[in-house]
Amino acid sequence: MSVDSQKLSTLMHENRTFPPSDEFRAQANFNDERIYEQAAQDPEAYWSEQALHLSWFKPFENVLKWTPPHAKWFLGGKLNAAYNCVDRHAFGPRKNKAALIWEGEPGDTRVLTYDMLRREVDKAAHALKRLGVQKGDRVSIYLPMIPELPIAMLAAAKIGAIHSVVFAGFSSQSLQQRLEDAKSKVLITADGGWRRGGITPLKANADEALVQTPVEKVVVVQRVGEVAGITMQENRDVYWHELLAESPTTPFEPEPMDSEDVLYLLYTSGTTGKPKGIVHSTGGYLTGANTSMRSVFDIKDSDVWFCTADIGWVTGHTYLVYGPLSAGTTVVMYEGGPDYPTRDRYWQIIEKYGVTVLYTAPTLIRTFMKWGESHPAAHDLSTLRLLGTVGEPINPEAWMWFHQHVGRGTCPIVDTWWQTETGCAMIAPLPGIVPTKPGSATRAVPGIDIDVVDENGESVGFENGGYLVIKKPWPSMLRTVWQDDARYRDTYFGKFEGVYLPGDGAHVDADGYVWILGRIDDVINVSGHRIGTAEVESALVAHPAVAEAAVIGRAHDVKGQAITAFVTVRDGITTDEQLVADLKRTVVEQIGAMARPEEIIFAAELPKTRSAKIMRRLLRDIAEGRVLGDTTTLADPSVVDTLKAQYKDAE
Ligand code: 6R9
Repeated sequence: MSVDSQKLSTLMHENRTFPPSDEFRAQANFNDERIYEQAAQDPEAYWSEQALHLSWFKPFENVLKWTPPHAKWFLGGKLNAAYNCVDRHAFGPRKNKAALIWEGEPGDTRVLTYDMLRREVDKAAHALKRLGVQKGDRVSIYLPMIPELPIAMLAAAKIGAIHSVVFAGFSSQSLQQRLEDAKSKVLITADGGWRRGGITPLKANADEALVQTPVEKVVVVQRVGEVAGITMQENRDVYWHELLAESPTTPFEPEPMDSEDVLYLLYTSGTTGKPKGIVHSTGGYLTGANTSMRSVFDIKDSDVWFCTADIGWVTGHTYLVYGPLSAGTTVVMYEGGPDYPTRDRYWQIIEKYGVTVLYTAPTLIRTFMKWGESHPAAHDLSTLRLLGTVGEPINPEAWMWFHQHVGRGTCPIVDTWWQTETGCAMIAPLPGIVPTKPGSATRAVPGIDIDVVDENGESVGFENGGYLVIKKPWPSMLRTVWQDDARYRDTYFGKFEGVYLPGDGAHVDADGYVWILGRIDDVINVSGHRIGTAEVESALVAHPAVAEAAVIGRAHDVKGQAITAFVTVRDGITTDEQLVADLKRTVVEQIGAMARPEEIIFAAELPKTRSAKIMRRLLRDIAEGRVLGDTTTLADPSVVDTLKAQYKDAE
């Protein structure tokens, strides 16, 4: 496995610790250390106690049925996710509490109380039902960060339909692939979305995707208006506002779902093949999301929660929608870029709404560092009491900057390690209990049993690198890969029997703190977004000029990793700037802007083993300027020297 030795050595020298203040500890939801031991002794008891924070129509009878690698949680229980996120607050004491404070990029705002959110979700649920959506049907959602996005998700959940949200930054081809795999009945999209003053043509992208993979109905939210210049297809396309206007104002009866019924699909990249549709359940997923809000994020009724992730990724699913809303929290949702129109937009938002908990990504923090501390300093951020990060390891410098310039040196920082597949935070400090160390996600949360093991599945003990594993099932774990259980077994349980393999390397220090070392496979993490090498490579190879392509992630100051593509071209092709631009555009068109290669290196040949496998490790070494490791398995060692020279030239 490729444990990044450079990263390891920088991290290992980090030994500053930040214990929770007495003040924070005293007010924390979780402040008794014994919870860790209790949960470890009887995880089922711990999780069943946590599940009771949800409202169940019918109580569960059995906590867990584990037939590796399949887990079922809270059997016999019936509940509805939308009811838990909306109705139970709207029909209770939080009726007039702000559920969603939304700010559009151009500066327009919308505030929905729990009661107002309930009405919108119910109108949308009535509308979807009229379009023929039934329990178990798939509804794909391709929307920008506007209130209709969570409303559409919750409306689907209320019916018992399965939503599949596709990030609005994805191209029409990526959307098409996801529509086809999910076999969706309905697609909900918008005329367009705002991004740094420009427009993303969502409806036009959708139309393109639908040529190959039609759906029965397309619902279109008007976001940008006339300027989008869209066309509506008769008998297929209908405007969201017109559809909802026809809905009755009566409450929509939530569908009582089995705990194990599917709540949603979310596609994520792997090393090979097409993206995997990660399947999440209703009862277990919601229990995990809700528990982590109370434990890791110490959420209180008085909090104003701002998560900067896009709902198109899992962080937005769990921490903009299901976690905070199930906990009855006020959620701040922002549509646009952090530097639009100015570089202090986030700090403005925090000051304006009195945000108390901020959850963001290391890549953004590094960007803020570059922009300078004057931006946060110009705003009153004194309402903040807790900070969180997710998506990739946070380097200690960024951690310290966040701590000093955003957290005033007093807010605890929770670095949360988790994945699309895990559903919610798995390794993270409980901020009232665990002293933090910059760069470490600390330890597993109560009820989660992790280890770091070697090739044979043996624990490596302290101070050694190895595979991170999760040894016992947990409520919010993925249930399978949509329509591909074999892939589920292979990818996550193929290496160690009955033990979940996340695909990350880690090591545990002498204090028992976990340091994540990055992926052990070829998945690239650009600004916290997982991008499969295979997807980028096949996009490149689809170009007529390209013979072969190998894509790697190399260290990047701001993005964490950047994509470098090594490309060999067909005979007679000129490798010029024009071709570079062309190839980059091809990737953007086929996948989306976040997958755009930072650089394209034309190579006469790619380094391959004698069994014709591309040696990505070597390419990474070249791109990161490291001394090359073992090259003895190379079929033709001279290829590497040529490549090194070419890489230097291209820089
Ligand atoms: C939530 C999310 C998952 C992968 C994961 C790991 C990396 C996420 C991290 C982290 C170090 C953290 N990752 N959080 N690495 N420290 N706090 O990001 O899900 O998009 O599925 O990515 O991201 O490599 O395996 P997802």
